[in-house]
Order: sequence, then structure tokens, then C-alpha cells
Amino acid sequence: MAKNLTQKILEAHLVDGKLVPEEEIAIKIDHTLLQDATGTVAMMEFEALGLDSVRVELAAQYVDHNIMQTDSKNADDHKYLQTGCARYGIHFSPPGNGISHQVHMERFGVPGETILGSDSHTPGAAGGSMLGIGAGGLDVAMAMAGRPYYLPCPTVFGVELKGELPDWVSAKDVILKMLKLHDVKGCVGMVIEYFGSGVKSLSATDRETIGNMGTELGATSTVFPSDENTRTYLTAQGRGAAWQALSADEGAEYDRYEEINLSTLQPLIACPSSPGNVVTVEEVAGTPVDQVIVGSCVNSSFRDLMVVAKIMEGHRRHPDTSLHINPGSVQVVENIAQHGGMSLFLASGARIHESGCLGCIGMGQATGTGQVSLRTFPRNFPGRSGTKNDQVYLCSPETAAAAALKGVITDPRDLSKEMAYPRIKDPERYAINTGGIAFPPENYRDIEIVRGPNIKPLPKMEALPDTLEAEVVIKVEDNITTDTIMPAGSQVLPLRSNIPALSEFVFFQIKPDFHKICKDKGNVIVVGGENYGQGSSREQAALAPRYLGVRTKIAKSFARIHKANLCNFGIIPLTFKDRKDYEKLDVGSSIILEGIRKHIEAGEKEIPVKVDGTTIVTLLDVSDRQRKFLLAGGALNFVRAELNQA
Ligand code: MIC
Ligand code: SF4
Repeated sequence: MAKNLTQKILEAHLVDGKLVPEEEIAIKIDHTLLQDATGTVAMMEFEALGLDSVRVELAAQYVDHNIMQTDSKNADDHKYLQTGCARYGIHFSPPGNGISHQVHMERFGVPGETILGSDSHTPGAAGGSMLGIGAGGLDVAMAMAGRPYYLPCPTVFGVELKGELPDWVSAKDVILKMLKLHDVKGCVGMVIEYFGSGVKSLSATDRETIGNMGTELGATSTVFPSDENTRTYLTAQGRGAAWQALSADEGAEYDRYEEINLSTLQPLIACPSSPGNVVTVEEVAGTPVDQVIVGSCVNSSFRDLMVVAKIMEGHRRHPDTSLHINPGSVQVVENIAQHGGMSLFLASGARIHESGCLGCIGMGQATGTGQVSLRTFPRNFPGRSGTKNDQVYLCSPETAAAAALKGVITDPRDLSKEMAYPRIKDPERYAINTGGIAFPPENYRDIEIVRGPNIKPLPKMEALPDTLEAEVVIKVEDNITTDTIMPAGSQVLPLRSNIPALSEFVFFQIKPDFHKICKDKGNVIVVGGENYGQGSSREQAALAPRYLGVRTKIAKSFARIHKANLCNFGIIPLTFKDRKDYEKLDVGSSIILEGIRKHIEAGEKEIPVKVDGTTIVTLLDVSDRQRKFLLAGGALNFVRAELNQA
């Protein structure tokens, strides 16, 4: 039978289960990726498993999110990561070296292999034709321990690309088009597989942008064929030997199919405050812009920065609009410098920053009150920039540059009256700096791990009681992101490895005293709408609420990674059998889950829940393995016991 590429990669990695949509499968993980904001706790979790070294082909840890050093906390955590990586055999990329997804693709990506990352944008690995999946830190820690990754078998959404992108339209517009068509939950449970003649016109880094932001569609992952463009990229990285050709078989079928003609695309933009809020740039043209930022883990490659540099050539930025450049990696900086891009930026009045997530995760670059910011980032969730009621738009580098020049949102095609579209060719050979990454030393067993005072032990989690009694403490609407549940930003991120301190920020944006309310109540319940917990993979959005006594969340539906994180930390993710029952629960409702242990042990799907004395029916749609986690009070308790028995 003809197979699509996703089926081929999954089949080659299948450890358990059958490739039947929605059934649980386990796949072998070849690479693991940690980033500091989620990776510090993930390292502690890995340590808690009690192994002597990692048991995966390649493990890497990047310090890219939490790089502001306003006091000793982040620097202490970085030291812990650096020494911990050396101790356990993990590659370590220090602060300033670049953003995980960019650097991993440059230095380590291998077509056809799998990568599990504690960052939701790990599917950006599609640029190098890997199957990248985002997960909670504990799942990645378990993969580092050599265990397979369990997930519901995805369906495969084949997107056939035809034609070629017109001038002034680029890869970001392709993914914004997908978001316009499908919004933030349109591809839940799917791997998006791009194929067709149009794929040839997209470079590896273009594909990274498209794969990375598949996450914004709710997709499990994205896959691109490995072709001549992949080979060109790997050769330019001095790693041509890693290349192999990969594609779907002739006549392969897809669970869902769509065609996009690249030639018909126009510049698009996501308006505040959701990546799914997409309109044409034309529709919002003329809006004054205070700030433009080019970079992040998408649109920060050589091509993406050089196209902006060339558009700015011979011009200053508009006096009312600041222009920021956040390069994806040190390698990108070195290469744009060699090709004259850096001088063009300096002459244009741009502010050039070090490589890292920076403003994308609210680490600096916040805008003033009511100000408009155009960013080439993947996300613009409310308040994520650090400014209340922020006005963040997401767009391509071309649209960003046009706004930096004109001071208002401008369709970049209008620039063709003044200049030719600068088509950028990637270098045949990048200037490569391998010194940035610390490789695991031979004598790793002798390395002493340095733990600063910011590293607090993981909280103990007790097993699930026979019956749970709790009170509803918050009720939220649809599409609540993990940024809302557990915010980031410069004040909160340094506390990511200190759960008691971090828990004071749970739901901070919408209910600042949430942690205080929980303290006096014992067990508490959160009620959510559709797609609850979309966005970031941060397991702190499960771990910190659990610390505050949240043992159950009842929602209309859950986002994939957050649901897995809830099970990992012993929080029962229930959905309403009848969605209308959402109305029956309110803040203050008293809830009883009578005999919950027995229901979960018996593998029951329907769980009766007493709400203020009347019973509603909820669903527990989790695997047998996850039931064991829930009973044990969390995956760490369960897996630790299992490893100790082995
Ligand atoms: C994000 O883009 O939201 C983040 C910050 O990279 C997160 C990870 C985190 O919260 O540390 C993600 O994408 O998973
Ligand atoms: Fe970093 Fe932003 Fe990318 Fe997340 S989306 S990895 S915060 S650059």
C-alpha cells in the first residue's frame, strides 16, 4: 500500500500500538530537546529517575528563554544546567548561542528522525525533515531515560502546495493562510504533511517557519519531504552526510486533503491577540506602528534577516517606529555580518539584540501603553509581551520591514514602486561556529552538579484518594492558553524551578489572588471551555496548580500537551459528556467525585460528578498508562517505582 511520509516515519519508530487514529501509540525518540524555561525542572525530573546518564541518541539543552540576568537566579539555573548536562551526557548550548529550534536544525537535525522537545514549537524541526513533537518536560525527561513517547496516533492532513510564492510574499504568509483557514484548533490531533510541486520553492528555513507554527493550528506535528533543498541546507551546514531523500509514496492517501496555490497568496497578518486572528495586510494598512521586531524561533534565519536588511538598504527606519532585530542564532549573526546585513541594519537605525526568545516570551521589548507592535513571532496571546492589553500583530519579515520604513502597517507589495523585491540566496556554505555548544565530556561521572539556591526540590505528590471533595475556584471560557494559566515574562520565568514561589502567579492575569484562595481550601477544581490549555508546552501550568491543590479540571475539551501534562502531575482531566453542563458549574460549586479511585482503576470512561448535590456525567478519555499516573498521584511516582523495580 502506498504510504504517506508521516506513516513511514511513525512506522519506522513504532514501539507499541497500531497506527489507527486516536489509539495510543508509543514511538522511539531519537533526539531530545530541552530549553531552559521548561528544561530546568525537566532536568530535575530526569535526575529524580536516578539514572547514570541519558539513554537517547542525542540529547540537547538550550538556554534561550530565560537569559536576562537581573539577579542571581537565572545565572544560578544556567550553571545547574551546564554542569547537569556535562554530568549526564547532554549537549549544552549556553545563553546567547541561539534559539533551540534554529540551533538544533543547524547543528543536529537529521531527516527522518524523531525529536521530542519540552517546547511546543519543536515541530519546527520539519525544516530539516524531522518529525518534531512538543511535550511536557517530564515526558522529555522520560525520553532522555530511553523510554518511548506515548501519544494518540495522529491523523494525517495532506496539504498539496502548488505554484510559487509571488514577490513580497513569503513562508510566514503560507502558515498565516493555514491559520486563516483553520484557526487555532483546526488541526488538533493531526500531523500536517506538505507535499507537491510548490514545496520545491520553499527552503529548509522557510519550512521551519511553517512547521513551527503548525503548533498554532493545534497540530501534533508537521512534516516536509527531504529533497534537494534539504540536501542544499545540510551541505551548507557542513553536514551533507546526514541527508537522505524522503517522501510519500506515489498515490499515498491522506485522512484529509487540501490544496494551496502559493501563486495566489497575499501578505497576511494576525491581529491581536490570537495567531488565528488573520486578515490581509491590506485590510489593516495605515494603522500606526510603534515597534517592529524581526526574529524569534521563526523568521530569524539568514534569509529572513537579510531580506529585511536589503529592504532597509539606503533608508532609515521611520522616526516613530523602533526596529528590533532578534537573530535566531550566533551563526545567523555571523553570516549576515559577512554578507553586509549587519551594517545595513546599523545604518537603518535598528536595535540589534543577542540571539534568544527575548520579547517573544516577555523578556524585555514590552511596548508602551496602547502601542502597536508588529512582530515576526509565532504567538501574540494576550499580555504575553509583558504589557497589559497589548496590541501585537504577527507578520512576515517583508511586512515587518515595510512598517519599519513607513511607520504604518503597509502592504509590502506597495514597496515595488520604490524598489525591486530583494530575493535572497542562502550561502552555499554558512560560516559555521561549532564552538558554541559544549559536547558531553568523557569523564562525565566525575562532574559535580552545581545547584544554586533557586533550585528547590520538586514538591511531593500524594496518591489519589478514594473519594475527592473539592470546590470550583475559577471558571474560564474557550481557548484559554497556558500563558494565562501560568504566565511567563521577566518577573515569573526566573521562578520556574521554584514551584512554591512560582505558584503565586497561577492565573495571575485574570485572578491575581488565585493562590491565596486555594490555600484555605484543600482540594480545588478548575472549569474550562473548549481547547483548554492551548499554546505553550510548559508543564508548570499543571505542576504549579497541582501544588495549590488542583486535583481535577473539568473542561469542554483539552489541548493535547496540556492534557498529557495534567495526567503527568496527577490532575484528572474530565470533559463534559453534555457540553451544556458547563453552565451548571460556577465558582463556589461544591464537587464530589465519589469512589474516583475505583472508577479510574476499573478503566471506566464515564465518571459521575456530584455538583451541589445533583449528578452530571463527565468523560475521562485517557490511556491505561495515564490512569496509572493519576492513581499514583503523578507520572514521576509511577515511573520511579517502575524503574526501581527493573
Ligand atoms: C512559548 O513559545 O510559549 C514557549 C515559551 O517557548 C513555550 C515554552 C515555555 O513556556 O517555556 C512553548 O512553546 O512550549
Ligand atoms: Fe522562544 Fe518565542 Fe519561539 Fe517560544 S515561540 S521558543 S518563546 S522564540
